[in-house]
Amino acid sequence: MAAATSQRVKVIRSAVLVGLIALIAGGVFSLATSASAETHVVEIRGFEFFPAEVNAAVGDTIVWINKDVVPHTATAGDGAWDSGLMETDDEFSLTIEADTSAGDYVCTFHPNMVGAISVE
Ligand SMILES: [Cu+2]
Repeated sequence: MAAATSQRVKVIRSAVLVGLIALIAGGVFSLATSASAETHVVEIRGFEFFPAEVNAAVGDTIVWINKDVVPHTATAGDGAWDSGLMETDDEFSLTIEADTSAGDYVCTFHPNMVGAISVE
């Protein structure tokens, strides 16, 4: 009787182990797929966006960092997205979705500051 119980415990342990392996494998797979999404950093300095143009794919993230001593924004030309006021060292990130407004964007305080996003 004792032997049968211990056999059953072993079977349950194996099932738990298989389940864990499946979970870990699934986690590694989802990490691998999300690793293909890129992060593009745009620095704002000297009243300019660097780089001025970003080519992004759906799923990518663009991060703006204000390295100037004055506030700036990164604002879609059609107003669809807006960082709001960014003080020095503030960051704003935008994840590109299929319907994200691309094209030119500006700083609302300094309309001569123009950047562009193209979505592949
Ligand atoms: Cu500005």
